[in-house]
Amino acid sequence: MTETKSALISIIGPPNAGKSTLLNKILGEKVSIVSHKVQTTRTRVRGILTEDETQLVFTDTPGLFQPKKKLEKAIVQAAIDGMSDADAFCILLDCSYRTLSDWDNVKKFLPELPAHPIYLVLNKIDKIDTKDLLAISQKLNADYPFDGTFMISATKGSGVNDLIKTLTNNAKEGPWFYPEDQLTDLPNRLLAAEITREHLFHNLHQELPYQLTVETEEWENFKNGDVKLSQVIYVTRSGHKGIILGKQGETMKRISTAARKELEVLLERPVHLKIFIKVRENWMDDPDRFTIWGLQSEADS
Ligand SMILES: Nc1nc2c(ncn2[C@@H]2O[C@H](COP(=O)(O)OP(=O)(O)OP(=O)(O)O)[C@@H](O)[C@H]2O)c(=O)[nH]1
Ligand SMILES: [Mg+2]
Repeated sequence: MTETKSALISIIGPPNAGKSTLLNKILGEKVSIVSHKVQTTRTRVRGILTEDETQLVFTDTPGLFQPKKKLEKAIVQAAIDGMSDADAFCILLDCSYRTLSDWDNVKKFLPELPAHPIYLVLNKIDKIDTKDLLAISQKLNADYPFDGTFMISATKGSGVNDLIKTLTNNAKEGPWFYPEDQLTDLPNRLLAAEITREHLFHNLHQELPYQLTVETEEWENFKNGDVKLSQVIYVTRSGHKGIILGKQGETMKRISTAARKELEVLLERPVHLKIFIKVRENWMDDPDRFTIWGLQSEADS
């Protein structure tokens, strides 16, 4: 009988480096939402890849940055918590933009890393010349003793298989953490809320996506296989409600249709999605809004 092997791998890095994009690419399915804005991921999300005898459990973490507000502190704390039990680390950096200053910021968090190997993963190589890429890689490797360097494009997939191969080769003999067919540890209710939040990110400008949160309040499975979901978007100001609704509710309609279609593919059944908007000026300080996401509300110490 072949022995099972497993590894817990934490994907860390600055906001917007492509951590969630990489996780989704590795799994071939979306489990973590993506946007072109920083600070999209707010909590740690696990993605599970089981192939042959090896199970790789990846933790996608929120970006590492110097937090100021209470919610930001809770988000960064979730990233640090997401590192605590890992056997290996992938430090993901966008090699095409602010790479060295991002690295300086991330480096401050490195004493938190409990284990090796620590891999440097340079992402977005589709956006940069090979010459510049090699120069950046050299500089970073001169600054820190990485256990290996990978150059990838998480959107296109190049280099991703090499990374998986190395992580698989380094996995240790031991039991799997999750059933073979499980893809993520994010409960469906949270994943459904995240999908709506992603479409809010895509459809709203500037700061607004940072000032809202989404919760799935009801989930009802009908006998005929359909599912009815009701979700609430919490906003901090009544003015935001109008912006999300848009002219004659058009923006909200676009968002809710896109989210529903995506949920139908994910759940493989018809979805009836109702979304309500509620004003809660202080949701960012409300422990209930945090704990739903597994965030610690006391992270302001
Ligand atoms: N050109 C290019 N864009 C990429 C690549 N990987 C990710 N992106 C884009 O970079 C942006 C950020 O991607 P995310 O996956 O949300 O980044 P993240 O590191 O999870 O960000 P946070 O959750 O905010 O910390 C998105 O617009 C992605 O489409 C890549 O390999 N090439
Ligand atoms: Mg992310």
